[in-house]
Amino acid sequence: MTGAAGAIGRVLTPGLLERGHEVVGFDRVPGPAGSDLPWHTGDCADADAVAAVFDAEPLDAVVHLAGHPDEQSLPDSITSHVVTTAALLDAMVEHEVGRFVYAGSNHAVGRTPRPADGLVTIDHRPRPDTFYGVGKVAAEAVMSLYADRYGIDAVSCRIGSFQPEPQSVRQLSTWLSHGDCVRMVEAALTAPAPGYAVLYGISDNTRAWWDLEPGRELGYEPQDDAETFSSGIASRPADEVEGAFVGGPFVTEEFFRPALDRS
Ligand code: 15L
Repeated sequence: MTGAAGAIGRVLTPGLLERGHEVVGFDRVPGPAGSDLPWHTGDCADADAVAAVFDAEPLDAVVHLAGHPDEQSLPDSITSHVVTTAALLDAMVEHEVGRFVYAGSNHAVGRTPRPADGLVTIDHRPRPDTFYGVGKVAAEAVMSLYADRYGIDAVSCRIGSFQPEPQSVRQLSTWLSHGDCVRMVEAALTAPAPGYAVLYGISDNTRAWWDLEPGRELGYEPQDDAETFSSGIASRPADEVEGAFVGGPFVTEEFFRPALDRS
């Protein structure tokens, strides 16, 4: 599991262990103090660091969570999302590891106007809202290439808002609970022969914007609904803007920046 020290990794690790999986952590920071989880410290944009992990560990699958979770320059986004994905997939080919589960993002389609009715499906075109979203779309393209070339099963989970509880009106639609995140990744790890597949990683939210059917086809049965928390969510002036496009705040002009940093 790359990014095992991050917010999602810290939830997924115990969740997958409880379900009988073995987990090897890989992160740029050392593993949690006192933990006996097998751990490798390194950067998964570095092909040599990745190769060293594959040389040391017998692996059945890669769960790729590592990556900057917010907007960066275009080159940094490409390194964070695309180069890391490619380095891992190359090592998987070399070591005959056949399953790749990716923490994709809703921002791969974030610039899609929120549908007046109906849901955003996986048939909607990639429509990134940021360079972050561009990186996520391009990482999916690399996964598709390696699925076609080498027969790797590669599932991109386009995660909505991973939070203990929804924090805003938008998140009543976009929330992914901790428990559902574990259920989602386990389904993506164990679905028989998915090939290249994309699913939307949200809970079974009454106000969902994205189609859960592709996940259900892979065995993801979400059990939580953000609506449970709706009475505790105060409306804010930003709700209208955040509800116009499915990428919410990432669509606003705050993120209209040059692609390249200049010194
Ligand atoms: C994401 O993909 C981001 O990593 C996170 O920071 C949130 O913006 C989330 O999506 C979201 O859309 O709520």
